[in-house]
Amino acid sequence: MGRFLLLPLSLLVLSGCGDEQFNTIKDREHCFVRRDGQSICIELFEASRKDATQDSPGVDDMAVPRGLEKRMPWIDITWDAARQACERKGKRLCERDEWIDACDGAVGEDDGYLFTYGDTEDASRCNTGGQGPMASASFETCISASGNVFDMSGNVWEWTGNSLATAAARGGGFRSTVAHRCTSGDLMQIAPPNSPVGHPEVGFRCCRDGT
Ligand SMILES: [Ca+2]
Ligand SMILES: [Ca+2]
Repeated sequence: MGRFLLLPLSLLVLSGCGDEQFNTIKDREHCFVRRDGQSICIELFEASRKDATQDSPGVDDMAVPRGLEKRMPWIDITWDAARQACERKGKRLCERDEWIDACDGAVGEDDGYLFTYGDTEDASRCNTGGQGPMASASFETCISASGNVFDMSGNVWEWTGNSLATAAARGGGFRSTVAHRCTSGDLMQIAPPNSPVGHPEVGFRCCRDGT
């Protein structure tokens, strides 16, 4: 009888660990060769808390972040907390060139579109004239040309850079009707990266080195 009870218990523990690993790996990515020849993978969706839903951003600040469609993005998070959140997942924030090239659809400083969807500003493509953040990939037309990465223009600004010297929010947010260019983070900043509090228009997205 004792042996019978042990078996389901151990299975429970195993499947608990396995689920976490599986879920983290399952978050979809776009992988490409960056400017220096190294491979990089960027998540297709803005990061969300593990307990986020389509209607709620969730409350669990310590769990591994997810990159899933139709989840409210994780906002009000400092640059450093976003960096640590990606590290809990075995990943990191995206660096400037990686993020911009994934957004503009072409590797190279002078290659790619102005906005993630093309060169002509179109307020209907992404959440750029809205009242607040929406669940990731709510705009099916807000996709990059290179790999169907969603919401790189608009919805929420995204923390990038893995050191304070390179930290910057990029891509504009739900109020960024004219500031949702892929390079908008070079032109303006909506919040200082060293602020001790997060900003309601800034989230993040995780990247990792490819293999
Ligand atoms: Ca580019
Ligand atoms: Ca965004």
